[in-house]
Amino acid sequence: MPLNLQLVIGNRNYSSWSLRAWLAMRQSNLPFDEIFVPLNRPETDGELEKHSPSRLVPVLKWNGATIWDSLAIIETLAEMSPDAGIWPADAVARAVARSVCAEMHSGFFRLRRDMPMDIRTDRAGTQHTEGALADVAKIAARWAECRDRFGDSGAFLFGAWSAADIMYAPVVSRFRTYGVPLDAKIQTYMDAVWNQADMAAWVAAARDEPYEIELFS
Ligand SMILES: N[C@@H](CCC(=O)N[C@@H](CS)C(=O)NCC(=O)O)C(=O)O
Repeated sequence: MPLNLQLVIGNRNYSSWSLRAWLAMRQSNLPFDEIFVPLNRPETDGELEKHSPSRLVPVLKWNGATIWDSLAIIETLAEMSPDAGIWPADAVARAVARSVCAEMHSGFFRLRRDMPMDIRTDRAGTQHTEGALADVAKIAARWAECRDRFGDSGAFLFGAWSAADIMYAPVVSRFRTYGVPLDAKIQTYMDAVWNQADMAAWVAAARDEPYEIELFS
């Protein structure tokens, strides 16, 4: 039976959680249709209510089932497409990858508040808050640890592109937008994420999007 997958997403320029689910969807290699809900408009609440029990995006619809929340979507896609490498194959690497994903999903609130995703805008002159910089330092340390310990076989946190890179892809965008100074090793990792084919496709589409809205965290 076909899986009949539909991914509901928000604005490409602003919706960091949509970006994560979309990248995972692409990595799964499963065919899917996209439903776009423009955020922060008078009709948004009504549209979200049709698709999402949390009234948030992303949402994955699957033969009548609804999966909301980016991490649940990533896990579901990893089960549907076990050979796509969404999680690293090695059990220890996979456990650490899950930890760094969970840490992003449930934390780094100061970065999320003070450096919201805005892919197409250059905000390099913005004053960085102490809180955001503390989160930046923690994330950069985490990336360096993953690269040193698990990254030998490729350019990404666990070598090959995985859920861990997907979870931090919007952070790479934020660091670029806000001109966050980072060492050369981290910059090399960020360039690899930025140039990853699916990420590049999302960024190109974000640049073409007509909507201007308040920033999300
Ligand atoms: N924990 C959720 C967060 C989802 C979320 O906050 N989505 C924002 C967009 S990035 C949203 O749907 N906002 C709708 C609104 O503000 O109307 C996840 O991981 O999917």
